[in-house]
Amino acid sequence: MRLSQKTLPWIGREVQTGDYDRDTQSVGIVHFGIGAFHRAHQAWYTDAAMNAGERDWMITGVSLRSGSVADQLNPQDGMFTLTERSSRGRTTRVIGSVREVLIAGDGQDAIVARIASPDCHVISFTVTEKGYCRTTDGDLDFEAAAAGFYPIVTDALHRRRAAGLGGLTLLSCDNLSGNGRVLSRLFGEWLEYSAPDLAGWFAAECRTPNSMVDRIVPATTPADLTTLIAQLGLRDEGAVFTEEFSQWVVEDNFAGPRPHWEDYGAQVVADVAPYESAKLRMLNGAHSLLAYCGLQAGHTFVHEAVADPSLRALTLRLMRDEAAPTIATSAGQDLVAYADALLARFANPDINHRLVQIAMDGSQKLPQRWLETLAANQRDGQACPAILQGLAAWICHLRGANGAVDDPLAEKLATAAREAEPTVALFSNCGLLPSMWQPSMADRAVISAHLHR
Ligand code: CS2
Repeated sequence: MRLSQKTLPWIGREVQTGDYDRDTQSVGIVHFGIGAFHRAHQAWYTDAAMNAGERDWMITGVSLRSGSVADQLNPQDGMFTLTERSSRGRTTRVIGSVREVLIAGDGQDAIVARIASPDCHVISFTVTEKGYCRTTDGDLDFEAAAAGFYPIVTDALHRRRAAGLGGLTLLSCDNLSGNGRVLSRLFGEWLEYSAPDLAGWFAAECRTPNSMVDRIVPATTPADLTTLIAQLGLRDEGAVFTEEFSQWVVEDNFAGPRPHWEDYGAQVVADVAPYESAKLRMLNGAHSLLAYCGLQAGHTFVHEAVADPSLRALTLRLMRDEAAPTIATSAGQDLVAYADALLARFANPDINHRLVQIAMDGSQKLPQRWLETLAANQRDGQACPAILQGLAAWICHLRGANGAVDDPLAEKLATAAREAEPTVALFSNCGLLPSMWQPSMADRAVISAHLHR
């Protein structure tokens, strides 16, 4: 039997469940990109809010391409379990905050209607870095955007304005520097081109807070689902498994009401930037290093790569010596302690986080994870041997060393990586990555030495 509202009373006794009445609550949030990450993060905080008595924050999830999450969650009335795995054991909780999953395409009218409803106050996004549809220069790629969330949100905003409703908060939860600012700029570019009449209304009525989200959530495997049945007594196709740690720092910049997420562990602050650069350059930067160098060394999971003494030392060097000095901390932020805490999280043997999952979409991830750090150190005359070694491992990855490359620019990257001077083809002014960092002759020599090792 599948988990659902009807079968919930039969769930295993040690599984925590909420006690709010889901059916009478309206949808206050429409979320684009309802993968494992959102389910283990924003949906979990929102479930906590409704469990404490806040009302009308049910979430409609939107899948832009595949119907797989809809197949997992809709037969379960949107319900799924979240299991935290740590050295102290496991705890499992049923999350009830998701009402339904709609798929763009056939479901477009329903998605527009949810956003255009007076009950909706927040549209949030975990569409991954490539979901923002940026060109190498960081501008909007209009052709790609036309197949993404942009036209759907535009239709819905037209409807809201025509109905005399107020604007909304567009909350990006993706790993981009200044994600809210980026979303606002790109959406503004989209409107100027496709709906110029709406651009002024959007700027005046809507808000796009920056936010930093942090929780390690590996893709759920079939084996995870099978093991869970014994505990639940039910089958849960939408289950997510994550670490105990969770952090969400959101800029206090909303167009209207929102759940009081800060009462359930989130931080609502005036400026997200220091948290965000620490997270992107240290956590995500270290992740990408472990991914490319770890795959090269024959590892499969993050916890295996970080147990390898030479990779551990390299990761520490990236975090402490290369990334940390480039971050302007806010009061009370201790980056040495942060680096140690990250190493402990990466070492969690109960989280089977695959290096290939992190290795995908390097062209979209590396600018904010490595290139910003490289550029800042270059300005200060400091070398970055760990990141340069990582870049060499990425070039090997692009040449096919670890199998097929999963990246929207895969073909072009493979060609560039095979050139006699791959560093120039990838990073020079007209290379494939944003030109925020220009490798010096010395950098090129270090990368080349790694490639010829
Ligand atoms: C990872 C992130 O897949 C990746 O590239 O680095 O998803 C990472 O696990 C999260 O940002 C942690 O908050």
